[in-house]
Amino acid sequence: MRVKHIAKLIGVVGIVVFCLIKPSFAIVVSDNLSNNNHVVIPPSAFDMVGKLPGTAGGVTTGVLIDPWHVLTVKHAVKNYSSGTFVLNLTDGEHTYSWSEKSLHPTADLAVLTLATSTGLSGYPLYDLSNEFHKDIIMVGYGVSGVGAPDKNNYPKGVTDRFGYNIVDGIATDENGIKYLASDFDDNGSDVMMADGDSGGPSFIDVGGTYYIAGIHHGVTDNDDDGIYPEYGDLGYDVRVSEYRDWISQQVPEPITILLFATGLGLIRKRNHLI
Ligand SMILES: [Ca+2]
Ligand SMILES: [Ca+2]
Ligand SMILES: [Ca+2]
Repeated sequence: MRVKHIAKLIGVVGIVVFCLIKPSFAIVVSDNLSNNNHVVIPPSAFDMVGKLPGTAGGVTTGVLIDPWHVLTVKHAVKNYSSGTFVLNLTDGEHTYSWSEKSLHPTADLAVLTLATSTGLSGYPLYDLSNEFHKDIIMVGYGVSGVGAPDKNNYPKGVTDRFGYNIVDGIATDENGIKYLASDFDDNGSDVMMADGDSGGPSFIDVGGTYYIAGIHHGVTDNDDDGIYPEYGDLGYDVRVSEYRDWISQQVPEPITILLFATGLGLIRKRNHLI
């Protein structure tokens, strides 16, 4: 009953997060895993999502925002001064090192600077505040399973997976930090972030371009049994549109030109969306 109560409240835009959110969370699914439908196999639109080995909990996820910079969560990297970012591309794994990081003063966000260019464009940042009820695509290297994490059969840090959900509400925590909240439905199509997915993106598809709308932050454990996520639990992504300016400021000048170009593209598409 408590689960239903929370699900109802989350439908109201602007609710306050009152559940304890479990930090540091691949993708748990509600259909099945045997058909590999959720595995990101390069070349794919999600190839610029990578893993961050040796970070919080052993491994987390990050996403390229330009050739040199990785967006992730602060709780993944705050205790580390250097590390690697690993992309799985058509010709195998590519490992890049990082030793520079920028941590957001309040939100659970961090930007890492790679020592060498990936030569890849990265994804644009979503900057509209109309995320409520939009379809999102969650991607990450976390633990997988059907209906709950199954770390023995689908351990984190091995496979990049993706799947769908819907933004059920915009949430605010006690520090005023904004999140996109989505519930994990037993409907055969929802997925949910899990241990190891922290820092991974939730994308919104605008005319075939994937914009980073959220960064995986944590999930609830509604029945408090220590197993999460399960059906009915809520996932929280840090709301990228709220922190877009800060993220852009962590990226040096030449990149601003790229973001500017992206902005123009978004304005064009926004006109089509009316
Ligand atoms: Ca859902
Ligand atoms: Ca639902
Ligand atoms: Ca539980």
